[in-house]
Amino acid sequence: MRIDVITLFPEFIRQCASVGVVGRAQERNLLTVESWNPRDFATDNYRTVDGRTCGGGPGMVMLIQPLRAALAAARAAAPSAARTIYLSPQGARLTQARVAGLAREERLILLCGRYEGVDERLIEREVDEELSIGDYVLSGGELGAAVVIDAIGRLQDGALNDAASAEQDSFSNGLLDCPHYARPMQDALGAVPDVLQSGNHAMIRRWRLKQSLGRTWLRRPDLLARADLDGEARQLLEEFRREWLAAQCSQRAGNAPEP
Ligand code: 4FV
Repeated sequence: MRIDVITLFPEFIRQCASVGVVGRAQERNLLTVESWNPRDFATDNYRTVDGRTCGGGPGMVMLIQPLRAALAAARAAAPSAARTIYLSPQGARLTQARVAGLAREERLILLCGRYEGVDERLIEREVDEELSIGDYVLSGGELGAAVVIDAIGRLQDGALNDAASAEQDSFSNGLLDCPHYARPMQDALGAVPDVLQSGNHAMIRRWRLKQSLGRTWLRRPDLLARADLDGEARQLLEEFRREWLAAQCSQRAGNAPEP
């Protein structure tokens, strides 16, 4: 897969894409990340990439010409067509499901805005999709691009040493992830749950599913409402709820030790 990023800070993207799983995915030629700086395509002596916002008001807007030239150069840099994504708060919220879809694309171009954003005409003509990483305002789209590159990079076949871990990701089944533990089994902070030391993989799988369901119910009921639970999952969730409510009651009754 190839991802080209249009950004005023190519060094930031290069750095983000050179470490960890994404860095290794590039070393394994599973992913190529290239950056293009619109300032290198500005035609005036001052290499201007921004202008005052039309209609007055604070802030600057990124100009069409340097962006269009940078996009054209990125597109021409490899034969296959690319889906162009603009990172902005006006975009659809990025989800694991959308990440999984984008990870199957051959090429993406990620457009990073700065200042107040990008001239709307450029978005209308050159952008296939707008994505947001969250309902807050950043100083640039680069962090959004880095999030997309990381989330997609780790799903490239062979990027993760153990592909199974992607299947067990949070949200891969629409639920939050279960708790994870490592040695030592006993610690001043407490013990690793017995079931995880049992070697009984069927019980371990059920415990993890039950914890995922319970956490999702407690922390993200909105996700649970969208999750398609089978009979086993509904039964485990009911078990968790019953046990959790009982613990709450006994705690309130003050006859249970503090957790
Ligand atoms: C953003 C977000 C974001 C808005 C103006 C860049 C900034 C500035 N991008 N998800 N939230 N972008 O805040 O993706 O140009």
